[in-house]
Amino acid sequence: MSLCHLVVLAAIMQVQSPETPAQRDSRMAWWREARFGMFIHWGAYAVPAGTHNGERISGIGEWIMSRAHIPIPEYEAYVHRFNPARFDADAWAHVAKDAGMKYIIITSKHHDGFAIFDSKVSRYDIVDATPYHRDALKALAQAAHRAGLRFGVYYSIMDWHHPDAQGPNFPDYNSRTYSNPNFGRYVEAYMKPQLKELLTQYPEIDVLWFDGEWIADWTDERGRDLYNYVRGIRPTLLVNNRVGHSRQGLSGLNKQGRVDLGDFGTPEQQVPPEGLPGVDWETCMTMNDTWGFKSYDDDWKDTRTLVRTLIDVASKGGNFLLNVGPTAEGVIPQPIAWRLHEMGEWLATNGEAISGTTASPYGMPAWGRYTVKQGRVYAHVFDWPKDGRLVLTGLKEKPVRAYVLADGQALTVEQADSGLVVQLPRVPPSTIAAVIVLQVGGG
Ligand code: FHN
Repeated sequence: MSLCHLVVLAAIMQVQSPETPAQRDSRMAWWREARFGMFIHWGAYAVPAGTHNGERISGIGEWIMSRAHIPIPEYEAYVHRFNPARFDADAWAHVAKDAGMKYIIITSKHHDGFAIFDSKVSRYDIVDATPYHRDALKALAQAAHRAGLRFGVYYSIMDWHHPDAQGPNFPDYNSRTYSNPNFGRYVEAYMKPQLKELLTQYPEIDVLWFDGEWIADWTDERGRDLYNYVRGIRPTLLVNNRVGHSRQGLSGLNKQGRVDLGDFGTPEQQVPPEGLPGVDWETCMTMNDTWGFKSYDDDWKDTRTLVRTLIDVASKGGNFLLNVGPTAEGVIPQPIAWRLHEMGEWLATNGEAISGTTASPYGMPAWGRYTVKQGRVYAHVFDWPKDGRLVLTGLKEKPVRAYVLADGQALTVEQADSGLVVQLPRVPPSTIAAVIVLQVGGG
């Protein structure tokens, strides 16, 4: 048997034989280490930016086609106006890297069916249907790679444009009940070929982030088939649990609080109250109240809230996928860019207490959170005690060494009636979250 035959046989056997826990751990390793990623919702919906025919829509901006009941031909006019002349892929990758983010997930095709990549399966894409004529997704994938970031794409199973999907179900595109008799043709002749294009023409793609799976036409059976299909093209791929049909709304998990299809759960706009032992999960969240750009949504979370959410997520063993909604011109709004820069400043000092950490077994102290690594416990102090005495709630083993992560200042730990107590300096090194390193065991 030739070497070529042996290689092909090995690839087939790798996909067909069940993955061992060690193989899965190896495939998930970079993602578990990363802990922090950038979500990008960017498409034709940024052209109306939340306003259609002079009317402001309620809710999230990328749903304007549904919220404003826009007929397909009228929405296509927005697509034909999408011309991101100020889009700079390297600048976006730099914003993500400067923020301390380790990966980028961008909408390759959202519910409106418009693709920001050059698809040969459809002309409803950025190259054929807009005056921009360039493949923005390829540019960003390559820029992310240059910046040393991992890259993935969001892909909507629900499609409001394709005639074999939810397209003709005008005006509210209410796909929870609507069923299209030709949906199987949409899956086999459109969706799978587009996904094959993404996985064969864009080598930088490491993650497929499905969405819009709640529709009546989607099933766990179709999800299992799709999972095997995309993993068969790229065995190292990571796929979220929205490839299936069992997600219980914004909890992002199934009824048992687990993940039964796909590689990680997807809580949305929320952080699970407790850690989820044995479950890989990623909370996705907006900085304001919309995923896609709306010109008038200025309800921004402050940087302290965003950093403390990242810490909370990491303390429970999850990843934080924080959203950016660029304008139709291709610009990241300044309020987003500034918050990400400030998050990056905090992570430049304290990043070791986030990346590569795992869920803390010590519970959630009233003053903040713990994250853990081999031989290290990181105490993230949100509320600096006035008397300088930090009770290490939940810890039983006295640390062999304690110090302030920001400046290395050594600290003493004593066994008091109230438990293990660290004597802190009078002034905290950060008002966002001050990190104390506790060296435990042989660490
Ligand atoms: O309907 C989408 C929404 O537009 C957005 O993409 C979020 C992000 O996870 N997912 C769906 C709502 O759950």
